Amino acid sequence: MKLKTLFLAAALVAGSPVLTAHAADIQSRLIRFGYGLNQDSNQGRAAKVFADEVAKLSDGKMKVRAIGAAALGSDIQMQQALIGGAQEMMVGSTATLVGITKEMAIWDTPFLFNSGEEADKVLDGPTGTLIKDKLKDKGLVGLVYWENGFRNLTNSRHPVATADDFSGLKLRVMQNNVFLETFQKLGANAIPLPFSELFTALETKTVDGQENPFNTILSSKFYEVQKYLSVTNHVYSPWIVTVSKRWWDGLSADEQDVLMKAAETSRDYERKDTRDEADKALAALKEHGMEVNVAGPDSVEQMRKTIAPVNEQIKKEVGAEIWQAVQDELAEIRKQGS
Ligand code: TK8
Repeated sequence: MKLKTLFLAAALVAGSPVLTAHAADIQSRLIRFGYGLNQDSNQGRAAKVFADEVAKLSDGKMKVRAIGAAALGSDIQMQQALIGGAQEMMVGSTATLVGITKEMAIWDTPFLFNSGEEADKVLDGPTGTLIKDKLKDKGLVGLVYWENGFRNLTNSRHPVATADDFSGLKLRVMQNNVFLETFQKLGANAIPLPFSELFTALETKTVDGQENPFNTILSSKFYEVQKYLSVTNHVYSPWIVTVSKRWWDGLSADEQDVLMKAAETSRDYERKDTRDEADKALAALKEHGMEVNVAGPDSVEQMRKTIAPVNEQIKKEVGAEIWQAVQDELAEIRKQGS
């Protein structure tokens, strides 16, 4: 017997009035969920998990159409579409949101996190939530952070083993000042470009190189146009799942609940999948013929020193309070972990 039937039977036996089960306030909805990477990527797989979960929780009434490969536009174009209400949802880099919510720049701090687990704790903790909630003033609702991952450098010219090797390399960077200045400090010729234009820019040698996690280098097939991969892990990048606030405000509480729950399920899936796949991606890149070198502790230290002044700029941008809050949370996490 189904629970509902049991409940009805019990109510009848007890002679109490039959209560109508709470019917969730869910309408038919079509949700366009845009993302930048190929469908066959960690981003694409997690978008599918999100779509399936929304369908399940809404009895098939809410339909997510996940659209990858930047077919709906670059991260920045999609953000504008969400703000204007022309698109419902997306996932993309927090780095491309800095122009909208400047506090997002904290996540671009070089060498901020030592592990994905540290990042999870800070992103899902009080300061991560505070920053995510600031998007509301700008027409976006941030649901959850996903893992993009630790970024590594690729280029078509030569192995990058020390900070000196950046000199003169034309490197595509994400469209924000922290990334621009970080790579300028290292001596590269940094060129901000949307991700959606990156493959072509590498192929035509408009730029020599770029930096992204192993998973993305593989799923975007950068190995076809890049010979050298230097393992630098210079920064951890989050992705963030966002909703058009205009559209969100018209949803019922039940519908909002469906999206939030499904987003959390997708986040847990995505982080695990991304971590499970990272080592395999590195092995696959070697098989595709990429020459891999690992920046040793000395050159990482040298890089760290060279780009240290960028931290001052980030502190100014996000405010001393947020900067310190993240440092304190990290100190606490590290104390508990040791
Ligand atoms: C995908 C981007 C990508 C990011 C970048 O749209 O731009 O390099 O790492 O993941 O958000």
